[in-house]
Amino acid sequence: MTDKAPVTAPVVDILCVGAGFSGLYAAYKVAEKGWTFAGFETAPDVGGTWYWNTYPGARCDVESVYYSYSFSEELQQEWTWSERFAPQAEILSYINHVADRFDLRRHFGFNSRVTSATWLPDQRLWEVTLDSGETRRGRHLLAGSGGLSAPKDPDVPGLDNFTGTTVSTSRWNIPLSDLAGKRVAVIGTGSSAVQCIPLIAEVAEHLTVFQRTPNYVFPARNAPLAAGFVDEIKSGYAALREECRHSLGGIPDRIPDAAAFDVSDEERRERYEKAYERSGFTGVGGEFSDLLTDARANETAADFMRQKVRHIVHDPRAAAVLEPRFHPLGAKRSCFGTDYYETFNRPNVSVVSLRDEPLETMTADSVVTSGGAYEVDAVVLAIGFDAFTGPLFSLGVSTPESGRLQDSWSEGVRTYLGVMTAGFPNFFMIGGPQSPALVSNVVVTIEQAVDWITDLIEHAKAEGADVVEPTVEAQDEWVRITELTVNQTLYATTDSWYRGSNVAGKPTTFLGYVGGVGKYRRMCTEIAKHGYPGIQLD
Ligand code: N01
Repeated sequence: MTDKAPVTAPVVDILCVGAGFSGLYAAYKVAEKGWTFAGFETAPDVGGTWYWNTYPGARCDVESVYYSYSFSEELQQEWTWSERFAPQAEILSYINHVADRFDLRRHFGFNSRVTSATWLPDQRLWEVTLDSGETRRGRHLLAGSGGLSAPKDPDVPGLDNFTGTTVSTSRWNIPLSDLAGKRVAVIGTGSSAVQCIPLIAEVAEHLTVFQRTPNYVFPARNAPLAAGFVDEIKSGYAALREECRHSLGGIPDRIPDAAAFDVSDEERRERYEKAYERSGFTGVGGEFSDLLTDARANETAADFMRQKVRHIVHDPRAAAVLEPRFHPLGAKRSCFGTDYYETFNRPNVSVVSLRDEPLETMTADSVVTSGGAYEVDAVVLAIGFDAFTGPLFSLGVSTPESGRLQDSWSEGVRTYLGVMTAGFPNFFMIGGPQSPALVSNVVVTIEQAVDWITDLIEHAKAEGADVVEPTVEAQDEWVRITELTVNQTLYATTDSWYRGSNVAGKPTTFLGYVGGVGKYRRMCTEIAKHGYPGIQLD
């Protein structure tokens, strides 16, 4: 390894990839501990996901007052969110504000992509190589590279034939006005598509949505935040954050008081109506205790949503295509939109079911399905991400003994707590696969992970050890727990990016822990209290 570029920069305590929510909090925490830190960010500036995902309508569908850092009382008092669900630009301003306020930018090199990260066992150091050819060495390597930062390779047949405008939601790089007056195709109907479709429809001459799997789309019910509400949140922030930390999904719980068949058909219907008005992650999908564990119970909620689609969408043929019928409600990531179904009532919008007429190829100016050719001037790819493992594998993490991370996980992901993996000493993932990051308000998961990782490093230092690594036994047990937990739910029955099944050839492993952020935190705290029994110190 030493025959690469000469190493001149000093060895640091912590090397970190990414300057999004994860990397910035890691930089803050490491500075607080008085350790040295070198961070690397591919983008020219901070923001991570929120730097790149600038497609029209992009906003977070976790409420802004919760989707924010809790580590600083001053920060949460001085920052005021303007809307219930913050738009991308406001979240990016917030992240910039955090970077400035805590002077975090100085810890990062920007426009710096990590191309490989190699463990040097003799020196007990990680060495990262950047796309500039420069190398840096550090004692610990933190991946703050995010779960949804590697766009899925475009697997649309014939895409290269197309000569019009092609843009993807995950790397949006044109003004919306570029689509004005054009015939536009949107491919995909996940969260990103659901947010941009209504806005593209407003400017396009015609919009054709190519849908493979209809999703459950709930009304976001976004609104400006009233000053009184914000004051109330701020005055009780400490307790509210604590509630989020001990919740199921990192937002205040709404514990259902009944199972779906505990109530009459009429009462169930009324309760779904109220939940639909409330919306959010604790809306229809959270109304009864068994909706994610009992397929029959779930079907009552799914049926309610199909009725809503039929009620909103005037054209019965379009409504039938849009009705979610292929997976249980909530088993794939639910979507939240503003006027999503209503958009299909516009005369300039149509939907094509790729289940009925598969996409065969593209020509210079059309999308060709088995049903015919649809002439378009622009194609918007909203086809998703190579989630969790994509960003990690792109770092080229390897050790001489274990080889590359992707080889180690060739049969599926194996982690200890979603934070570490056996065979890769001093390597940590912030919100990694098999952590609660997948199905939680990720900022809560990130803060917990960084706190736990830095506590562990501190513990090792106090014990006179400079290498930490989980045992294979502890890792096997964690994998068993994550599988056991998810197998009790309908998540396990459904193909989606949650399980890696959206990327051809990717081994199917459920990529998260679904037992809740509160339970997970308690387990991690107990492990720390007992001296980290699943971790070898050396
Ligand atoms: O991606 P997705 P996304 N031909 O994977 C279809 C977070 N997020 O970017 O379901 C045709 O969900 C695919 O079809 P199918 C959030 O966690 C959050 O929208 O595989 N179609 C699907 O319809 C979210 O879950 C927010 O059959 C193809 C779509 O493309 C995650 O990011 C906003 C295809 C991909 O949907 C990912 O969301 C945005 C092909 N070859 C994102 N390949 C908020 O918080 C894929 N599809 C608001």
